[in-house]
Amino acid sequence: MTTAVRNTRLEKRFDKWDVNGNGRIERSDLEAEAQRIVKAFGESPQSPNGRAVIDSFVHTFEYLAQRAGVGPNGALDKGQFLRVIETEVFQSGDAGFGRVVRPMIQSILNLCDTDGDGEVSQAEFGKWMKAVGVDPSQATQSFQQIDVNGNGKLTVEELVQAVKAYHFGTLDAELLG
Ligand SMILES: [Ca+2]
Ligand SMILES: [Ca+2]
Ligand SMILES: [Ca+2]
Repeated sequence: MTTAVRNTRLEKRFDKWDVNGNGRIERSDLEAEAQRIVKAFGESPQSPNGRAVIDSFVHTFEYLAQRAGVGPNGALDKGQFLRVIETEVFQSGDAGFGRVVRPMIQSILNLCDTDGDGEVSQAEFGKWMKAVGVDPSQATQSFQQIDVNGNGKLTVEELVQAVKAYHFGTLDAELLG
């Protein structure tokens, strides 16, 4: 059952990231997706924080493409994408999520960390949810689920674990749009 949820969510991720809809994920797709997220936060893609989000998405693409054997300028079809995520992220557990997901989450965190304390408050999280298109009425519940230690703030670690839980089907909060 978990595997089914996992594959469904991963296929959804593929479709989302295949921004130009040609059935393959390329560097330009991840660049476009990052730009979309940056703009949704009301930030300029040319600002340092905006630039950092785009860089982290492109870097993730290059890493996955290299691991999949297509080279940093190559393209991943759906099968290649599912396989490389399975081996490089899912089977590598926390190390895999740390390597692939954490830089993206960290760059988005920096974008929405208005008070600059390095963590995401409830208000900042509301901005995040709005930017990725999640119904604001779900934001409070998601926040509480992600805030595992219950201190009213989300660390990058709690957010990375939430992405992991989402893809393993144990949490419904979507963070990467
Ligand atoms: Ca594409
Ligand atoms: Ca903050
Ligand atoms: Ca916390």
